[in-house]
Amino acid sequence: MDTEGSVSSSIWKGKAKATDLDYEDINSPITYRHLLSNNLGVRDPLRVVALCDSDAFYAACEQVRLGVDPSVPLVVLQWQALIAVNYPARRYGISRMDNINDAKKRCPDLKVVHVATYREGEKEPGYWPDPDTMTHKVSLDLYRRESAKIIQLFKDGLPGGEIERASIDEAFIEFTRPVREEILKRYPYLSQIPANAPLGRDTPLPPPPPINWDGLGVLIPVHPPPSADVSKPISEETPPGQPVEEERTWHDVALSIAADLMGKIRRDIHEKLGYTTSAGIARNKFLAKLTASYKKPNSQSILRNAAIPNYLRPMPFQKIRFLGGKLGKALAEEYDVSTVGDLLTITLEEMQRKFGENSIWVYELLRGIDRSEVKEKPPVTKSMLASKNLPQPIVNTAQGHHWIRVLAAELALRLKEGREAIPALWPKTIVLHARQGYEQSRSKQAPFPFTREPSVDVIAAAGDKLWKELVGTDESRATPMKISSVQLSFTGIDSMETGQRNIEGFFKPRSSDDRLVQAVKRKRNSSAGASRPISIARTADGQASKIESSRFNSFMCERCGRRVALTDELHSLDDDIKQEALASLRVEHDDFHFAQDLAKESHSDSPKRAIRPQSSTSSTAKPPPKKKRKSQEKGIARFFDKS
Ligand code: DCP
Ligand code: CA
Repeated sequence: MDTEGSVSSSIWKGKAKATDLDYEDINSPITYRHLLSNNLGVRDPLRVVALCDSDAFYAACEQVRLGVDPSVPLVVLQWQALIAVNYPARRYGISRMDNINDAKKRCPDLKVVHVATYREGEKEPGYWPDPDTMTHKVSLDLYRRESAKIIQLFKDGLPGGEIERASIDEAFIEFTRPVREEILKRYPYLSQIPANAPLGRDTPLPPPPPINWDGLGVLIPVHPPPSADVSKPISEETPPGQPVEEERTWHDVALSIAADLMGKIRRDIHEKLGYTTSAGIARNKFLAKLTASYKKPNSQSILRNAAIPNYLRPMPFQKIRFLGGKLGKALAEEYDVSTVGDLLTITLEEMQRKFGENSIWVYELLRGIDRSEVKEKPPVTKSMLASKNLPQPIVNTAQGHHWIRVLAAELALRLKEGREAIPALWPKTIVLHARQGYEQSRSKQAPFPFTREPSVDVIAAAGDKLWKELVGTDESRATPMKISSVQLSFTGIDSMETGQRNIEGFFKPRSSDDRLVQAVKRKRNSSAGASRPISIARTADGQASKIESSRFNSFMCERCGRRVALTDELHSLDDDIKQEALASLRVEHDDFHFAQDLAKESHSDSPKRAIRPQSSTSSTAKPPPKKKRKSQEKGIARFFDKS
């Protein structure tokens, strides 16, 4: 689109010039109704979200593990590639793009740490002197563990707060609720609507008090100097006592309270774990993410609503993650433009005509609007995967067994760690994928028997069995073996459901189950042939006739209409014990529905509006959900990979 005529024809279908009206959404007055409602969700004008990202994360983990001084330049290596570079090393001009030899030339004192690897025969990954991609497999377990500790400190610092892991070292934090509570605590007069309020609940709040921003972070300027690079801070820190431009709003008060809380959590992470972090605090996830990279490392930046237009306008839109790929390129070509401000000239109708109905998502993002929620992910990961792309293919069964053992060791450790958090974790299926040469990967799966100790041996044995079925043995094969990648995974990971709880299993009984277990044991000792496992419950699919009539033997679930009953073996127990058992069952059954709801929500592709962007791994908002109706596929979805 480089002829003047076609450019102007597309732009003039829009409007001539972007105006401040484009940002209307961010300037709505805040009323008593807003402040006193608890359920405005993502449309709350007092909404505050933060994104907290750990600085040079893998490098920091290794530095803390080794007790190296944080001022020492340090890089983390994976085979020959740099995967993390700490900030002292970045001062030598070293980046992830460099190769290790160049990096060492730039900084001869560079501390180089290779990521831990699994080696056959070892139960745990280690830092071996000779890690070799031919024989070893990378382990990210240390980083996962440290990441979980950081998330725990977020939770401790914000009880009841919503925290969404966005990647191994990033999390979104929804501050809206704790901030609202703090506003009402600090300014109790706001909890009463004045009798003379002209619009009642819809009366705007009185002018906010002065805000002391000192020590709360870097404020992104409302009016950056014209020549300044808006994406970078003008000064290292906002000078104390600096007059803050523009009229302050209650949203600014909300931001300052969130900044105070965030600062405390970040200091806690630093003191307890040794990691520095960088945070962005703004009105939604998209802006929080952009704001977090304003100043790094060990800093937090704050984007006031008033600062949004001048922050976004000069930004090259292709730098925004989901406008960085095919869609950004198409937009740039269609309109021959490069900045967010340029794209503001395109009307919604024009954009939707060219890019499909769902491009309202882009239209809003460009105006700093993002209504995606901060959503805590369900704690249970449904699958665990260990994989290896082989620099040299596996050509015989012995090599196959070698790699299966290495992968099994990784799965064993991950499952063990998972069980530390959720003792009832149980993978129902084990799957082996293998690719022969350039053929498509093929797989075989089998139920994974429940075991108290899923050791490397147990997992490797299951893997070897699958290998035999999938790949065959040296003798049985018609063509030479040439396996170029192999993956071993657990799927269907769950905590055991009601009805599968095995009292003799490895579960630590809940306190309410204790007496039940004892009672069952007593009963067992006195009855013949009672060595088979006893489960607490069975679900009777509403067939009430099969259920004994005792009122303590079952209950009806109002949600699913199913009758959940104690197993027959427990019917002869004392009523008070059964009552406790039933109470315990009820809790479990509720948990089951709760987990199902979560699963449904996390798989639900029915956003409340056209496309719901959600922030994710390395930047801003999430692309449209993958599953799309045909008509949508023709629209904006065609700009995203379906993989
Ligand atoms: N990572 C990786 N390969 C990449 C990018 C990242 O292995 N191509 C790993 C190493 C990083 C970690 O993920 O330490 C987090 O990635 P970030 O992009 O957040 O980068 P850093 O945390 O290292 O640096 P920054 O301080 O810029 O966030
Ligand atoms: Ca990081």
